[in-house]
Amino acid sequence: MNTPTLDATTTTAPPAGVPVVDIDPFSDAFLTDPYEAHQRMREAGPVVWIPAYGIYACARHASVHAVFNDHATYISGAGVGLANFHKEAPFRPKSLILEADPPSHTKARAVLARILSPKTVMQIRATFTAEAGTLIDRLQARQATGETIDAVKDLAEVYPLKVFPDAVGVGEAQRENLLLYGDMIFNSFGPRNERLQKSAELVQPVTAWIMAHCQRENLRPGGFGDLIYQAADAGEITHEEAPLLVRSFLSAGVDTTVNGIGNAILCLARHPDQYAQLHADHALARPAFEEALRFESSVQTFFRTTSQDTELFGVPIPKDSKIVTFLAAANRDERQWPEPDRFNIQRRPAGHMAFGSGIHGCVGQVVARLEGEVVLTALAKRFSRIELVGEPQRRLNNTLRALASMPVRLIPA
Ligand code: OVM
Repeated sequence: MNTPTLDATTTTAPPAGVPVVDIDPFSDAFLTDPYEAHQRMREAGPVVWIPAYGIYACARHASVHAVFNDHATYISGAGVGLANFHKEAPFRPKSLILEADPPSHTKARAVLARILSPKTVMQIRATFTAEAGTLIDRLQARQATGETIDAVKDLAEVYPLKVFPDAVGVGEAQRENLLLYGDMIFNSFGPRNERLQKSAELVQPVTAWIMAHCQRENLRPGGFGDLIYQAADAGEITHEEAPLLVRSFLSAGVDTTVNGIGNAILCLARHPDQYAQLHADHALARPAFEEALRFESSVQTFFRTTSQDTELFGVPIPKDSKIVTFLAAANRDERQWPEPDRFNIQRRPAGHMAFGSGIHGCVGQVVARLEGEVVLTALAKRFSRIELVGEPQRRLNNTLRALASMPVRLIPA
């Protein structure tokens, strides 16, 4: 099997019995518009082979679901990116939850799941709602003075960077570091291409800040971060494990929701008929956010590694193979969804893969959904339309469907 190279120039002979799809899922062209290639992979079969990286791939809903729900065969401990940690050292100490398997995963997961529980969401809901209202009122006032609002820079990035670090208990200073860190982490799940190298250079000075904010003395007592240390005090995890679990909040909690919110606003701007329905009925905010997650999934891919020789939908897969699952392709599988390429906020797409599935399904999803819901509600209450006044710019990332900017005009109701 290949080790990741700078470019996808090496190829591995395809194993017998697997359809080959000759794409580079980490190229600029693919990342700019992945949907046609997703279709090609789904058509080719439930499991395909990508020669450029010597990996198996799943793009259908059924096969992505099958992989995520057999965590004993498709493990996370050898990394959930292209790199196989059985063959090369992880670039940072492994995440205790993301890059772990039972039984150690179970313990870490229980701690984070309790901190990010529906009960927690009840406690933070009022604050998250108020912050969305305040931010969007401020944007409306700025727009009234003639300023053009950027729905990414001024809203989708600002809102999660306010409410989530507040909840974790991270101070106000230099929070933008979390965006640089997230960009690098999500690039690191792909190959060691130029994209990763660039974001790794940018993140150098930021890493010390991130690690410092994993320490108890820099976390507000009672915040999500401090609650991890309280779990260590209670003996559920060790005090050595606590900072690494805080690191998971700081790695996974910002860039994901920034782009979830950004993508949702873009979907609504591009589908004014759908936005009109949301404006008429604010209770559609939650289903609209859910449909946006299906339609433009912020996390596009995750990998697993086989723990043994196995077979998936009739395709034999040897032990220690890497498999990439295209969550975003599963979310537009016509075998699963009627008219999958239609953005329809009435759809209520239960079973979408944007948060994954199985024991590693997003542990922060109740907080992510809260953020999406309150931002879309605040927009729907104030504006009758969201108009794009310039071409939205993408920020290409090896894993995330991300936006750099989106100039908009928010039309007051
Ligand atoms: C972690 C981590 C990092 C990135 C993503 C993620 C989506 C988790 O460090 O645990 O989950």
